Amino acid sequence: MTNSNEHIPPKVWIWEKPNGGDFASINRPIAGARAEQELPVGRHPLQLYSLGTPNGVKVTIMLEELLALGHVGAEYDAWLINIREGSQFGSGFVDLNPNSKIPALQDRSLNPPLRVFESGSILLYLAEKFDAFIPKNIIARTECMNWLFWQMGSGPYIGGGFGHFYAYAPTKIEYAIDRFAMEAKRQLDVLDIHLAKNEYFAGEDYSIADMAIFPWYGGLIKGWMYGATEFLSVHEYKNVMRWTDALLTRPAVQRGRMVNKITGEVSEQLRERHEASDFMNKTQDKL
Ligand SMILES: N[C@@H](CCC(=O)N[C@@H](CS)C(=O)NCC(=O)O)C(=O)O
Repeated sequence: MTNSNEHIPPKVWIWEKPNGGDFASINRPIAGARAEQELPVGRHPLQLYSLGTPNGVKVTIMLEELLALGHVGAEYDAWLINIREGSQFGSGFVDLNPNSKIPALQDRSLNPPLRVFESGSILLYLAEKFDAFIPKNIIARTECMNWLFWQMGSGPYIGGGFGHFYAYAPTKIEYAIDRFAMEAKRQLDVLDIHLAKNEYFAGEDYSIADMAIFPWYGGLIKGWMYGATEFLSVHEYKNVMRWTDALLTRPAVQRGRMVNKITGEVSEQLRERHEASDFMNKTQDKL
């Protein structure tokens, strides 16, 4: 039996109209630069072009953690790329990331400067460059990679799947919301079961795997995105809550969450970061 409201796809999909929803104005079925636009460059070795979304925050947490450990080579300028305004399609950004998505990093301590894109690749690059937040022991190191790559593969079911259909899509489609709510809860359970026996994802030590997982799944637990804490009954995931709260006590995590942030409390928005003192003097409430 077929539903009379059912959409029958044409033989060949043709791009005719914006498809509605929050990001309709920036979505196109083609890649590449849409406008000539040079990127600004600051004086530090690392130049970050990003936005305070979960994927962006992974990297600013790592940079703040490296600085907190005393790695002066991790000093960075964080420039704002406003993806709702289409800045990810400027030619300078596309040169750094042909996929037109934040975050993108340029390491100017190398000659010629090196581009690094994809948040997981950036975390691994920084961990190897500074030999920090990645276990040395092969067993813990592999476990760290397992969870880092788990996040990179699983996260899109949260953002592009659950978040998209629950919060952003122009119509609420029961099938899609049910499918991705089921998957979001399954993933939270995967994390919860692991964290019942492990303090952090790679075992005893905090690592880049925690930094990758925290902004997405800590965010779901705390309701920072999609406002779905009740809908997903997040109180069921007690170990994820314990781990999220533990990470939130780290000053570098608190700082990392503020960088390139353009929503929420103005005192927590540091839209661009160029100096450590910017956290005190340059948040939106002080400008
Ligand atoms: N796999 C990528 C995903 C990056 C990503 O999806 N970034 C989003 C913001 S969280 C973006 O830039 N979207 C802009 C667009 O899709 O045009 C990574 O982890 O770096």
